[in-house]
Amino acid sequence: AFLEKVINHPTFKSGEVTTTFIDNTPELFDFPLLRDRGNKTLKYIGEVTVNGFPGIEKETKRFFETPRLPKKIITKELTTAKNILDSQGPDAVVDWINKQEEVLLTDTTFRDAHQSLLATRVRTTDLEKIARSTEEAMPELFSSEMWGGATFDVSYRFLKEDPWERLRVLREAMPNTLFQMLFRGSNAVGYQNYPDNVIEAFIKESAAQGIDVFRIFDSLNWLPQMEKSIQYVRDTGKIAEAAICYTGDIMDKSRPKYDLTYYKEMALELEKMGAHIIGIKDMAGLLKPQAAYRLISELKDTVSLPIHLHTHDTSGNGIITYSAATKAGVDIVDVATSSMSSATSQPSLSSLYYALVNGERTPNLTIENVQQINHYWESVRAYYHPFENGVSAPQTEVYEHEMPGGQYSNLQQQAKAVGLGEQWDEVKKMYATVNQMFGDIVKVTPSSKVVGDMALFMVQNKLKEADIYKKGKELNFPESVVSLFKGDLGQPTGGFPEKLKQIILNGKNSIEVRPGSLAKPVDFVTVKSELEAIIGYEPKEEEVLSYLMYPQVFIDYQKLHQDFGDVTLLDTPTFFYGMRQNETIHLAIEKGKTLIITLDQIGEPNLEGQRILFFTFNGQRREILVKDNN
Ligand code: 3PY
Ligand code: ZN
Repeated sequence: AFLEKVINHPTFKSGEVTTTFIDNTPELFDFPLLRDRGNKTLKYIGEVTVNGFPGIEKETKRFFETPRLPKKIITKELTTAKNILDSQGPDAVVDWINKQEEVLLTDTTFRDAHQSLLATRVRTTDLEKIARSTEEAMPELFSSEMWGGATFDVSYRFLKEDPWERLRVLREAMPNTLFQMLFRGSNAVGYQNYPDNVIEAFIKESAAQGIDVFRIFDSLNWLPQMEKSIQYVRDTGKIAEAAICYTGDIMDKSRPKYDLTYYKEMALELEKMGAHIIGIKDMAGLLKPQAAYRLISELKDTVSLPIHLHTHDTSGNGIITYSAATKAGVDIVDVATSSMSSATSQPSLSSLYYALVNGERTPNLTIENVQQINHYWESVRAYYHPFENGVSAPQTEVYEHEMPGGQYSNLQQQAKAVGLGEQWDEVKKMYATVNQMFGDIVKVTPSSKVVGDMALFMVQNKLKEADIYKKGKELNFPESVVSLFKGDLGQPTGGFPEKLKQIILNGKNSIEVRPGSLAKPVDFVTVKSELEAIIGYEPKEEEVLSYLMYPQVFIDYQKLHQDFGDVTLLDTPTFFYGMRQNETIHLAIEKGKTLIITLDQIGEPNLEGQRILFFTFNGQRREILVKDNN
């Protein structure tokens, strides 16, 4: 390894080597020692083995089935939507979509499906293993939604991995598939408003690293919050899909706020703003079949752009909704591989195929291939069982509480974390109450998080709606709630209810203009040196952006990385559950280099509550001291 370092050193390569080269080049000696690397990994394994993975109940590692990788994929040569984008640009893709007879599909397995079923916890390694096969199995897909939404934050915060690296790894494995990300407009992939130049830089960097389709939405459907993002995406030459969040029920005449006209007008505005595609983002799965037929038919008559429909199957009606939408002429719909579909996730890809088979718009697919990809996910899903949200059957109560599928499992985790796991039903009811108190708003990240925070706050403090109006001035509302009413996320349709606004703001100022119009542009040079001082090396552009999105989360991630090294290489069972006594694992740390680790014994705790874990690491004995927090 030392020789390799010398040979690869830029000074050596440049030929300017003198006799003092080795003496004057101390970095040759600080190559990451295998020993150090191993100790960090053992420390992580020891920590999880003894104390469990943060946020879930500690359990002894089970015996998991080895994921079944596809055996025989029937391959097909064809020009994909990605090939068209790369060679001819976004308008050519739009033309191509318009020419398709069949309904097109976006596969959300890599993003929304696990965001909605498993609290976004699926790790890059499990995506990477099936990525290439997925592309080979389904080259007909319009796109793969594999980034954005909550994946960015959760990657750093819980999975200790770098979301940019995920993008690069998948991009390499799937060069012929359009990569789609969910982008929260002026809130990017965060929960707050960011200055315009941050939004622009984030879009540029994401596009450069491989995102092709940006599904842009605003959590209050407030158009001024979307306009800049649409333009920035257009500037990169990628596809701007502007999404309308669907809420309420267009067929419910007693609730006229979000009626057909509302959606048609919004679609027209987005077309004028330069959208390439109109997305209908039914984040909670409220779009019933009759409404879908009506909405899609009318939108097709209103705008000339392709319509891309996204729903969640919480109510169990997803396939019927898609079937109705397909009849009405929808261009693309979002589905997930069967074993990662249904309930709070997207409807099943293969179910939809069979629902439409022999019809005029049957999706173009090799269904035998689809089944093999599905088998892989059947086994991988088991790894993540502690994150399952418990929705295993249709829940039509979603029509009452209107909670987004992607929020369901996250809010449930949040409720458990503050000791409200047993009162989950009450939290859901309160969620609906809070929505009405807020004036019936669109609920999707981050506005949905605010509704969730308020619902948790009220249940936790045993507050009823009337109590808020009675004792409101004495209450310490969650920060996110105050911020929403200040106008930090923009303006909801019809404004905020005045009485509640006064109580929550309690004399604080609010704005009604676009928050970004007041925000000072970020000085990237200053932020970069600020970050460099913290992490001790010159950060890359993407790291500066991550730090801007999530300062503390990013710093914590960096610190963990220093303590435990690169934990992304661990297999998922070991990552979440550690090791069993006498178990051996093989850890491939780079091409041709595999560490063999056996956990020989877990010692009894000493007086300070520390245990010694005895490992064999590549044939050598190693002892790791871990504080037992149980
Ligand atoms: C997100 O923004 O993360 C969502 O999935 C909204 O539905
Ligand atoms: Zn969704």
